[in-house]
Amino acid sequence: TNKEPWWKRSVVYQIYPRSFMDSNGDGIGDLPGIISKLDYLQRLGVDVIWLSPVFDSPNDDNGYDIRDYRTILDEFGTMEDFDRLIQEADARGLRIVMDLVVNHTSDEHAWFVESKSSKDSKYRDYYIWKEGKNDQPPNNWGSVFSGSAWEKDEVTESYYLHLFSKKQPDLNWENKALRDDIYEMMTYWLDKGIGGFRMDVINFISKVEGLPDGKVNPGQAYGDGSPYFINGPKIHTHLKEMNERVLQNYDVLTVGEMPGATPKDAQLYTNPANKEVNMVFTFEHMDIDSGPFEKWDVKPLDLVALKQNFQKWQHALHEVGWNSLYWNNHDQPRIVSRFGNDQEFRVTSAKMLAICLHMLQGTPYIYQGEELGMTNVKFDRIEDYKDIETINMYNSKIEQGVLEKDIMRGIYAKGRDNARTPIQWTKDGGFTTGIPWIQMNPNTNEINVDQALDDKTSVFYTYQKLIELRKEHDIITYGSFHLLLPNNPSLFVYKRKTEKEEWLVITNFSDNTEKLEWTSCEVDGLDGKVIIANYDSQELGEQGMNVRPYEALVLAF
Ligand code: TEU
Ligand code: CA
Repeated sequence: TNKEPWWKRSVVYQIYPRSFMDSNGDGIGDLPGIISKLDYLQRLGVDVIWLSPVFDSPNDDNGYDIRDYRTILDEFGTMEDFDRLIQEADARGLRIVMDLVVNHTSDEHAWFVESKSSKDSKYRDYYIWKEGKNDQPPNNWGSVFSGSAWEKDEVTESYYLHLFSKKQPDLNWENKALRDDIYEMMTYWLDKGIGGFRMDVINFISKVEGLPDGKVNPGQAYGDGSPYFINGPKIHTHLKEMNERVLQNYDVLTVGEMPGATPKDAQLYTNPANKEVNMVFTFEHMDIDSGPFEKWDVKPLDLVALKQNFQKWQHALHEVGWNSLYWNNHDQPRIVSRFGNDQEFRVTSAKMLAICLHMLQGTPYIYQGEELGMTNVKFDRIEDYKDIETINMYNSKIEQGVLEKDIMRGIYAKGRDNARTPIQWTKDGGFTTGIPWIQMNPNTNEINVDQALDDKTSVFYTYQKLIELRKEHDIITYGSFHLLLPNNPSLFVYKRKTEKEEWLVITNFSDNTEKLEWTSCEVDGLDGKVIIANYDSQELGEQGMNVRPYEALVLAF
């Protein structure tokens, strides 16, 4: 129906520019490199490109530490390159969504340089400064990147808050002048014709007055401050003001990255009547295989828990708000290695995971290389890892006496560099003519774009087909979600329903063959029409079917 927003039927492709395509041989991906690959993205069929930050930055956190919101990072190119990217994308019907990082800036941002220079600076209250007590930080919060969330600055003998690295000081959103500057910057980029914003940890921007100490959880060196900065007291006020002052004037996509948001929170954030954001990135399904206090404490996948989580989110937002759908991004390990099987069933399980996700209700996000079934990586030495989160965690756990082999196991499973190895364009790499800023995954010789485009049975063509199906069939965008076999530990089986039809989505998350009875799905399978599958033939029996390892099959009734 034409009154519905365009982004409900869109598929978004996330580019991590540093690792996408290098055009000038310096080993760092760049904007001209992205422009040279727009035809590839048009062939995949995506509608929107979300760019991880391309602004001037010292790259302490690879661009999530912004030094100047109005300048393109020189390694990535120039503002002319950016304007050309917008034009070339527009010519192909592609929108460009930018990454809005406004919970914090770089400590090299002019505002922070001013702010720390003196207690009387006009910019002092752009950030969160507090006196310590007898040379201790103001509270016991830990940083997401290990260590204390406070850094003492000698010039004014005060501490500033940084939930992430010490080069990422948190902005003070209680300061109206700061908010005005942010809204002006957003308007600048929207007036250049971008298609919207992905908003970095946007539900962290409102902190509880007084910043009370957090609970120190078992095995943790610092207090957990998250109850005091996640979904804080003023978060809806700020998002409504941002909408009122800027976003409502544009027909754009906004997705809030919201660690710790629950379905209830998301109903408030994404209900269009509330005029806040269109959709959110939740983390609940990405924490299913984590221990209680940190992601490095890896647990095996509990599929029953994963299914329950998807059901909770699908039901909570159906006809109330809107879901984003993702397995991967630049912070998560690659899904085929995490919830699939990246050895003998790599292609089959990558396709299964794609079908399972893209048949849900919401806007799907494809992370660069996911469409190739790219896998996690294992570098021999910690020196080969570049991510500040990994390096800080490694150093802090070594200090605590944790065995290196245990630390490396956590890095292999959950490290963010798993997602940041360069895109594998050819069997020799094809990303750069120079030395890449981070090593390529050696399996580029078998997993690469050239191979994928030549092989009609590649993961690429499953993603292409899923995107086509979304354009063709309303049921994918609007149908209700119904979980079947909730307690089956291997099969994730669900239905999508509209008044006119119903689709049965059958996926097997295990390397065993599992029996499925049609009666348990309230269908007669033999009446079903195959919509998409990842095996080239199915044996549909009178009573049911044998669902093969990592098999995925969608039947329409
Ligand atoms: O990530 C927010 C965030 O919490 C992630 O860091 C995630 O929880 C963690 O990486 C899982 O290990 C956003 C950006 O996506 C991330 O790249 C940045 O490092 C972070 O914010 C700070 O800007
Ligand atoms: Ca380059």
